[in-house]
Amino acid sequence: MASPDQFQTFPSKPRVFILSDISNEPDDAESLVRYLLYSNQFQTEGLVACTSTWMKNKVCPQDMHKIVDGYEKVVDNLNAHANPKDPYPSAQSLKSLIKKGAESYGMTAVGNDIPLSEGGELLLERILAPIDEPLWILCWGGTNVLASVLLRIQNTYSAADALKLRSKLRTYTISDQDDTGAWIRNNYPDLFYICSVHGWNQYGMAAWCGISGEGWYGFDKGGPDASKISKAWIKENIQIGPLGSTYPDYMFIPEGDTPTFLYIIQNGLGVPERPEYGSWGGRYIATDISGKGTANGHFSDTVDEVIGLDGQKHKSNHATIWRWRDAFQTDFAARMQWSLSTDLSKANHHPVVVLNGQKGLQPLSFELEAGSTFQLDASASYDPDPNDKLTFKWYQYRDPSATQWSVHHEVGLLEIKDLNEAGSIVEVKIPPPDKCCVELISRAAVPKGQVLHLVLEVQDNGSPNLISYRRVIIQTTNEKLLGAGGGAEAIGDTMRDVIPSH
Ligand SMILES: [Ca+2]
Ligand SMILES: [Ca+2]
Repeated sequence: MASPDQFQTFPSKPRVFILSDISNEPDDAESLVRYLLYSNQFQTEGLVACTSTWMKNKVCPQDMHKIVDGYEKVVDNLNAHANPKDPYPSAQSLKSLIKKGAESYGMTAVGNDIPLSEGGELLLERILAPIDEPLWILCWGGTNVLASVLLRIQNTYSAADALKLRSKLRTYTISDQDDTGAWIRNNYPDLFYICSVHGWNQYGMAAWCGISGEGWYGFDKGGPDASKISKAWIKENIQIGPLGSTYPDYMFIPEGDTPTFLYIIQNGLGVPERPEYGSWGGRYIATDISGKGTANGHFSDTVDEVIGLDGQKHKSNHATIWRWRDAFQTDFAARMQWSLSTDLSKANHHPVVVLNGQKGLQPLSFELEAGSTFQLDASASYDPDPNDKLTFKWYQYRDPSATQWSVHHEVGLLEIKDLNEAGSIVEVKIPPPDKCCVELISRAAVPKGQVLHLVLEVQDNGSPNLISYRRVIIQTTNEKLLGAGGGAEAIGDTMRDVIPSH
């Protein structure tokens, strides 16, 4: 029998505030169901029903209450499958956080003389709370609740204090769904703001629809595996038990808003402060990487190159999410099983990764000389389910290291060699200096080169099988400045000498 104190723990919990246009169509309700299954690894601070371009003059907190009613019936079951150190929140505590945003569209709710909605008051209170940890504001609809609070802060505090308050905020929005998104980015360019930007309503261009949107929007044909987003799979695996039965059938695509919290799920893969590293919630990159001044808070789309179901390479922003689909759908299904029973033998629980003696979810970081080798040892990893066997998969995630579109030409390759039969210990060879520690154009040697990312996936053979991750981040170094050559200071140096005319 599994022992709950062997389950994964979450020593720190991201603070989460959700703004949702729930009821504009079924997908926000679906996302809330999934969110609740992860709510023991978050500190939920607000659940606010808001408007959007799809539902301009009403808000529907009653739908949130109905879903939390379903959650109330299963929370004891869920707690049986959680480490006692990280219990699920009570339904009552979640209900106390459900508030109404403004019942009007976009900027009509934002102005110097316009009072805050009750949801806006709660958001302001959570921003002002004397807590240093960032507040994640996940926007599933319009953003006028956030805009109204930002304006209130601007009108109440000095510019320096307002900037300091904004520096605690981390925003992930599902495109722009009212006219306050562009207003926020223009007025507060310092705000950490993950958002796919594109023409109005051109959602097929947004990274987030990689969650499930290839059929509806028509992208990456043959790449993503649609089997775990079908209505039949959802019916069998998700729409079960008191909580699962509050998961409505989808109309357009399921769970368009879910990437906002897939992004901060604590599974060892993502690093929330670094959107360019990639996670279940996708990969984003700063629209201005100069790092100067304060106009660099916006993160927008980038691409991953992924081998699809068809064996072909697919390179898109959507792929930064769908590449993880099998894992995040399976994880969802496993957790829904937790909601059905307290019997630990009837459900699966995650492997716990121990890498080089370190338990936990934080990435391991190294500085390593180009051309050198080192060992990674995950053999102390375990599964809390007594009969589960673990398999270890190590691979380089090359896309986060690229500064150019062409990953293959730019990013040096790690060589990974198994050192034992289980595959739990590997030797990793850093690429030679000419492949990772020279400047792109001049080919001059640099003392600090590419930052390379290696991902360890530890998968069990329980049902459904679960994956835990660990990321290794390697800063390559080149102390002796080796590997230079083949480039030029200026392109003119590569031109043939000009022949004098006389
Ligand atoms: Ca929504
Ligand atoms: Ca297991």
